[in-house]
Amino acid sequence: MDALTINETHRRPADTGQDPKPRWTVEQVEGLFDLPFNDLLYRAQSVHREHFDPNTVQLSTLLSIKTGGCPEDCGYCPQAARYHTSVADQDLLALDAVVAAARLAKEKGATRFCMGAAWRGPKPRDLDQVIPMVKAVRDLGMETCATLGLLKEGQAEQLKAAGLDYYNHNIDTAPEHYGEIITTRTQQDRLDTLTRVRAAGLHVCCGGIVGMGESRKCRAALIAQLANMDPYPESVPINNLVQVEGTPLYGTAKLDPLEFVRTIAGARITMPKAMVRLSAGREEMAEGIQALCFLAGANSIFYGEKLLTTGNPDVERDRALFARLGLRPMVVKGEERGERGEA
Ligand code: SAM
Ligand code: DTB
Ligand code: SF4
Repeated sequence: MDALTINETHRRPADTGQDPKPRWTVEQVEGLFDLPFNDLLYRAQSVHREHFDPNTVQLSTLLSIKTGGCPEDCGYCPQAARYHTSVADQDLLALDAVVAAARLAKEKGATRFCMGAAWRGPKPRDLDQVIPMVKAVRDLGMETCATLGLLKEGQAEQLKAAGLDYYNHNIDTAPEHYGEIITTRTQQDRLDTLTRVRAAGLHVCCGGIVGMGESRKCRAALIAQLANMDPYPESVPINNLVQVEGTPLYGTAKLDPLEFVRTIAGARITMPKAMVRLSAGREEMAEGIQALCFLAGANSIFYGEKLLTTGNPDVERDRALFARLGLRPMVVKGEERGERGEA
């Protein structure tokens, strides 16, 4: 099928009686990836301009509030207890340390602060300690995001009540590839948490990782799965694998950077109103490739010299890149979903 006609021709069966949301098949997303690069980027940039100011980029800063010692076996992750990496374990940070980091991030220009914990999921007493952190960061006037792993019944509601704006929970890779990367949970476990997050009224931040040795079809399947969520996530982080010595995926053949750009373009075209985040992997990424990612519709980055445990370009380098590209940090305009920063 001609990928350019997908939205008009491929729809869900009309038997629901509801306004049908266009669905993307894996083949259709592959059709996008197969377009000549210039055609793909032109299309992605056109979609982007329909919904966003093309020269603004949202800035999120990450903080690892609990590091290492995780019981899961995610093959990409330096924080899994079973892999021997250079990451030093650290218990949950104290509230004042989290607030100090958030304040600094705000001073440097970040509008969203994302707290990450190396848990399979939070225990009730863990959540009791995270909740004051969420409240305090929100009181600074920042958007709040947390990524704490799988949530049990009621936990998403507790986070919502504390003032959490976004919950990050990635599906990470296509369903058929999932078992090769993670065996301690299924992708369905992740989807169940996403259902809880959505039902609690939290905004969903959900994306994945590429560069894990997957095929182009697999990347298309990841994008199609995200795009077919109903509704699709408000925020879509696309991570390029950061290879960490000691993890099973260390030494994987590097992804062609232009394939990464194509993945960003696919996310933009299939999820026109989402914030598409050029996420992990920027430290090693040439600035020309990052520029192509912005052209392909990425409009958010992680900002600050550290992701969770690995490096990220420092603030000065990003400011210089923004100046060279004429990009401006996105101002968070409203509290309502979908209003933030859209043109
Ligand atoms: N433990 C929680 C979980 O897995 O949801 C929260 C923290 S976990 C580190 C958050 C996300 O970081 C993962 O879902 C994965 O997408 C990303 N991530 C972890 N290690 C990575 C790596 N080496 N390169 C790129 N992304 C990575
Ligand atoms: C996301 O999609 N990427 C971020 C955030 N959400 C939590 C994490 C990237 C982690 C990269 C490896 C590390 O620094 O430990
Ligand atoms: Fe644990 Fe999250 Fe790392 Fe997986 S990605 S090992 S769940 S911290």
